[in-house]
Amino acid sequence: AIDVENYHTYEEIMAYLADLASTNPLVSTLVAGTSVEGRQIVQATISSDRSANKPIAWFDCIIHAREWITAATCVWIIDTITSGYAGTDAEITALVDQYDWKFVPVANPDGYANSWSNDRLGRKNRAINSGSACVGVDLNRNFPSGFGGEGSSNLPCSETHHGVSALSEPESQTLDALIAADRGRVKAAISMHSYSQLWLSSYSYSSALPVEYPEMMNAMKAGVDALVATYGTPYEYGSTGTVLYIASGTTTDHYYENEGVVHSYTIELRDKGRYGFQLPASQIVSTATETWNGIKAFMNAI
Ligand code: 0X9
Ligand code: ZN
Repeated sequence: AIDVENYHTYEEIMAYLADLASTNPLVSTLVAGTSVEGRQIVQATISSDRSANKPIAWFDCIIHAREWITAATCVWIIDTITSGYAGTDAEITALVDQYDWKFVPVANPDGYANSWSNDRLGRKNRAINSGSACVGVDLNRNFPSGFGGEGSSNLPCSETHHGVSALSEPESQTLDALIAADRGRVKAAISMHSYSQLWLSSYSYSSALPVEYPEMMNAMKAGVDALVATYGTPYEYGSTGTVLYIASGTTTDHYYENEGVVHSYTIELRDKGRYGFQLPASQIVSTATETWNGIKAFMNAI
């Protein structure tokens, strides 16, 4: 068990997942890859029947080191699904019977560990950039869709440094390999970020709109309506390039464009800047609760 109302270190989250996998038959874990500094990148699967090859709801959390609420929200959702299945919560039971749920709760383990120990507001991974004293690649600029384009930087000291080539980083390679391994089964792929209170679709690397945009807008509306209905937290939704800014080499465009996941989104959790990345722990449960209500409605709508 884990106290979901507090932030937890990388080690604490890994210990929680290992404990869950050994005590709850719904849960299994996979060491999907290794970070620059040698930490494990773990995927947790919640499945009521692993041989059924159900459609998958897939989540990556804490690609950006300082966005602690994303890891806390993913842990809260895992805890809520596993304790609500079979008997105690009819809606969760139905959603677990319909889908396999997969989470990478700490997609950037080195950056997250460094954010606890050294640099609370760090964003990137901990790659050494050759010829520079600046450390780190922005993993959300390291994917192939639009790689190196607008909203990313070739400069190692930039917070949006895209790295030497698409998928140059082991952390992005790991996410790519996980999505590719389940190709054809991933019904929805959601990257959790903070902050801004936005539900974002492709495209991110241009202001063009995907051909499925009307269908995506319906799905985002279902999610956002249920999220907002929870506590009245205001949210906006739409394509990244129109609602936020252009960003090239992101997960969401890659999962959509190269992995065939129509329902590929980025959710920017609370808040809108009062606390920013340093959202107080007292807001974890309410943030996770409203987000989960949105995700449930979204999954029921697609
Ligand atoms: O700039 C980013 O990477 C994201 N914002 S953040 O403040 N969390 O850094 C937005 C990325 C949006 N990307 C896609 N929709 N693909
Ligand atoms: Zn982010």
